[in-house]
Amino acid sequence: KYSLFPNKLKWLSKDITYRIVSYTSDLSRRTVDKIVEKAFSMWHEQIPLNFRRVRMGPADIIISFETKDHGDGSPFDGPGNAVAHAFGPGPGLGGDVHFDNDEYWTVSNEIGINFLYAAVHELGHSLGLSHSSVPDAVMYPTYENGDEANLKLSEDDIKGIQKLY
Ligand code: TQI
Ligand code: CA
Ligand code: ZN
Ligand code: ZN
Repeated sequence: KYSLFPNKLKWLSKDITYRIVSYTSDLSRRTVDKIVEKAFSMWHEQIPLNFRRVRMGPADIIISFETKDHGDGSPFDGPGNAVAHAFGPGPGLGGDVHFDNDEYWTVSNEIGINFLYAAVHELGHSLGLSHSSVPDAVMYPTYENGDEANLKLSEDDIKGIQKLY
């Protein structure tokens, strides 16, 4: 079953902004932009929140690619192991999503880490979902190299996000 963060962190505004501040060299910028947009739209379809991209200035959810120590007390670890993390809803670092730029990011399901899958999972955290015990939930705690074409939120992910919003 899905779980929420301990204090049921959630966004209080219906209009959430996001900004992509850095990129990976594994994918084109256009591809990263489109995949992030798709990941947001998968959550948007289930809840009355709107997500709007901004290109400069402040934003609720800042998305970046980082390596090793990047100033938030949760350093990445080089290739493998930790591949991404996100902060639950809140001010400052709240909602922000970091991807480990020492991973090989891909749109394939054979090599590297599938960027759409990771983006959907991490945005789930940004919106207030913690991990699920249901193995086919996107919020299940382990990364599965799934088939991107078939990627969709499970019933459990949807119940969780609709409970919150
Ligand atoms: N990163 C962990 C994760 O995103 C970090 C984490 C552990 C965490 N416990 C948490 C974040 C509780 C929020 C709340 O779950 S990870 C993916 C990805 C990771 C990454 O790199 O170990 C998945 C684990 F990127 F694919 F989404 C699972 Cl599915
Ligand atoms: Ca890593
Ligand atoms: Zn970080
Ligand atoms: Zn997670």
